[in-house]
Amino acid sequence: METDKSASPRNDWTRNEIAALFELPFTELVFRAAEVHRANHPANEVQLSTLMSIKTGGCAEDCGYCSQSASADSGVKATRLMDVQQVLQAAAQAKDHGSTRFCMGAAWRNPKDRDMPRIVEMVKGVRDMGLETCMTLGMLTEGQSQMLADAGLDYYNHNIDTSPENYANITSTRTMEDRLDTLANVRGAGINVCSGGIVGMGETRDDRVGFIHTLATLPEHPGSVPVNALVPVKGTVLGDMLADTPLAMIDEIEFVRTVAVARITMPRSMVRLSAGRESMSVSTQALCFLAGANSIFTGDKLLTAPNAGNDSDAAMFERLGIAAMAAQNDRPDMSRAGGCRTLAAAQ
Ligand code: SAM
Ligand code: DTB
Ligand code: SF4
Repeated sequence: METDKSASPRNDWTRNEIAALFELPFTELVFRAAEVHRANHPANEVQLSTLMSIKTGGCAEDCGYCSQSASADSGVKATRLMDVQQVLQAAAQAKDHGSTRFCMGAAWRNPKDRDMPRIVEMVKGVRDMGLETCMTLGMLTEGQSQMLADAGLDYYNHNIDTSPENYANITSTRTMEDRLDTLANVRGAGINVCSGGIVGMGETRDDRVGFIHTLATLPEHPGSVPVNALVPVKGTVLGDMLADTPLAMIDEIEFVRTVAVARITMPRSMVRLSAGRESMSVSTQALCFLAGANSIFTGDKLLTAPNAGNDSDAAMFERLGIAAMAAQNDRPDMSRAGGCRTLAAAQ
């Protein structure tokens, strides 16, 4: 099967086609992904986003990977929703450090209607600073999605996490259908979708195929696709399982393969090398960038887990000759829906 690097995005990928990509010799797969990347994006630019937890812990869902679930014994302290001013201060700092996108996360199954006015103020305030805004608050109704769209929210993050078959092994308090319903509400309100998942939860290759297949066959590809490597947290179901069976840890080559297949199947999306970079070598991250990852989270902390930090990322960019990408909003040639530059503009 040949890869048509400049073809329009396809939404009719079959699982067999995706499985065949995973099975390519590693350098062949990475080479093809790099070709697709260069045809659709600037090759040596990586977008910087900063994450902030605006409401931590005590979550009613039981996601087996998550330190913030009330059913985990991770030691994470539950907090209330932050004040708007606190959030705006952190956004200003993120901007000073070169971030162009500020992503606010809440440990909720879903926001309550009484939370929405404060959330809306946060979106407006961060946007007024010239940053792109992203929120991840759990399930949303159509009405809540519309409120966020009216406030000017650029992206909504809502991960499908894994394959449809594996979903119930990871979370029992909601279904993949619930996730897809929220993605439809967000898309329907005109907000860019950010959706991806986690690799290294003890899933099979076939689950990784099903995970990418679900994303690549959505009615529109997500504008951003975060690929997280599981951060094993003590006291969570999956963190404890991996502590007992370290062989289930994801092989880094398989992680890079997953990034490459995401790049080939969703050519215009931003592919974000998300959680797990702290324990990844610069060489593995460089392979991910070669294979088409073009976005990272910066700063010392993700939501609750440590992250690589601004200084080590600046040093890595220097070593690799990578430049921070300008805010997409500033670029007239970036489409809001696709979140990436056109082929002509990238050359
Ligand atoms: N509660 C909201 C939700 O679940 O959509 C938003 C926050 S949730 C923490 C956002 C995403 O972070 C999850 O969907 C998952 O993909 C990722 N994540 C959470 N804990 C993680 C971990 N320990 N390792 C890797 N990724 C993780
Ligand atoms: C995503 O896919 N990864 C980010 C973001 N979306 C919200 C979250 C990673 C969380 C890592 C574990 C933690 O910090 O608790
Ligand atoms: Fe709650 Fe989100 Fe963590 Fe699941 S991933 S337990 S929904 S905060």
